[in-house]
Amino acid sequence: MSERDSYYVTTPIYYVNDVPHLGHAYTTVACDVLARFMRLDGRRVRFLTGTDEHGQKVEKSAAAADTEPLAFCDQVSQAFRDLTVALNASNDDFIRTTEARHIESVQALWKRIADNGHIELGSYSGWYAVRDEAFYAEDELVENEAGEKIAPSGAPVEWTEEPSYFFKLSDFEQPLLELYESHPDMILPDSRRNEVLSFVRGGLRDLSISRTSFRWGIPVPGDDEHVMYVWLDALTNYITALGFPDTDAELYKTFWPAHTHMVGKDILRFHAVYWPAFLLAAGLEPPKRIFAHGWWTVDGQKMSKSLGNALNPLDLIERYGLDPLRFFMLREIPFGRDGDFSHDAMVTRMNVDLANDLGNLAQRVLSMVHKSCDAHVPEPGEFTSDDNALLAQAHALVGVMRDNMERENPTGALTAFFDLVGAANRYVDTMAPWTLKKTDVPRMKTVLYTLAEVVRHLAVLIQPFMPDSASTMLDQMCLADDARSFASLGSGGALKPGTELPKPQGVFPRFEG
Ligand code: ME8
Repeated sequence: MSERDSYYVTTPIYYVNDVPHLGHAYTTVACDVLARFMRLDGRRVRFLTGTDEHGQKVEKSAAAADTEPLAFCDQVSQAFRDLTVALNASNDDFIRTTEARHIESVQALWKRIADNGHIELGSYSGWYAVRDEAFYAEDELVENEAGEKIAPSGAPVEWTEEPSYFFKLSDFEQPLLELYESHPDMILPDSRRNEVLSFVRGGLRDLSISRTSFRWGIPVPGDDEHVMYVWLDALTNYITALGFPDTDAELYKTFWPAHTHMVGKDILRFHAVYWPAFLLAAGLEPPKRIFAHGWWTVDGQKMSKSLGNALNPLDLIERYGLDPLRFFMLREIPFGRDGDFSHDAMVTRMNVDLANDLGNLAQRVLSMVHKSCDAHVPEPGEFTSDDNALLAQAHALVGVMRDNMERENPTGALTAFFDLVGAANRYVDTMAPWTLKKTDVPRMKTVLYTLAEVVRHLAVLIQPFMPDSASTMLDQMCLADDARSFASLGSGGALKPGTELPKPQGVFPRFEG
């Protein structure tokens, strides 16, 4: 299997301190779209998601709910698992950090790093933000309106003093800079790469990687007084799920290093600095790509339980339908940037992009075939240069979308997709097949055949984004399973004239509210 063939994509594992909201759904859908795209493109794919269940934050939330930590984790983890189903996510695995496979894996990683001489015992005194599960240096803190010291993320901090093992992160400053240098696409988008470069160039301090002031974590091998820092525990999930510590496991050999760790911009430093450093220290390969996407806000404010403004993805699915929601999230905001959620924008996308542009194109083409070609794919005559230009754009679309998806740009892929939708709608208006029906039936058949071919390409290529809607469109064109992969695109898989098609139904209704 060549390197291009295997594709491992991961979401962050979500904290079980709180129920899922739209932000979590966003990352999961983005990864699902990438995973589905790559599978349809013939690659061997592994898609992982899961939950992050240790640490002080989860321990406190469990105590606040008057529940034992594990029982609390079981409950909230199930809500995240249910969300993956509700989102129609095609994940191959769902990992929980409280599982035995993970505990074994994290302890093995610790031992490898320690055996290589990169861990030493000391004591930590400094600031800690439970909400971020992060240590902060004095000079990183800012002041809130009340004059209190807080983390740059806005999280409260507390002074902490305890015995702790340290990871010698400072030894990895040069190796990390060399890694970023030799892999210019390792951190995307570029603005995020620059952030990481300047952070590392500013100097790396050794990192506290164990805690002694609470118990809800994985014990440090050989020293039960300490539990591991939750980020070392959590990051390791990406290799646990491939069979680590068995580096000869089939999954590990096939899928590590990961093609893409998808994360929100809030947790970039953990993924782009700490995680590669841990792996280098353990003598393992770092991931190929970390992509940090932007942040959804509501009315300009961060979504949070305390503000009471967190959007529940299940409510949005009920109101708008799953596929329109999946589509909206990746179409509306250029992937990588921040954006504000607005119901008006959601409805506009449904009515303009989906109902008017894509839905109407498919519906008018297939109903004309139904009415004017006796419900059979028409036999085309000679193609004109206009027909060939439109067909060429349809044939080229997969390549353009692939280039975008390879760099985690689903919005760019959808822009190219809608360029073809727009070109096809203009072609319908210019060619006016309803007039040709009266004046030149052979020409009408060529035009409708050309359009049906474009609709076939669109239906195949929209599958990763809107799997159910695409499937209905493909059913309406009587395309069998083997005619739905990207290998069937182009003239090789062209519709067979004479194929009988069912009466089409609209796939994207207008949202009337
Ligand atoms: O950070 N907009 O878990 P978490 C966009 N357990 N994406 C958002 C978002 C928003 N408003 N809110 C959350 C953790 N996300 C750790 C990760 S990984 C080894 C450990 C998404 O539950 C986004 O992907 O706080 C963000 O990075 C993630 O949820 C944070 O989830």
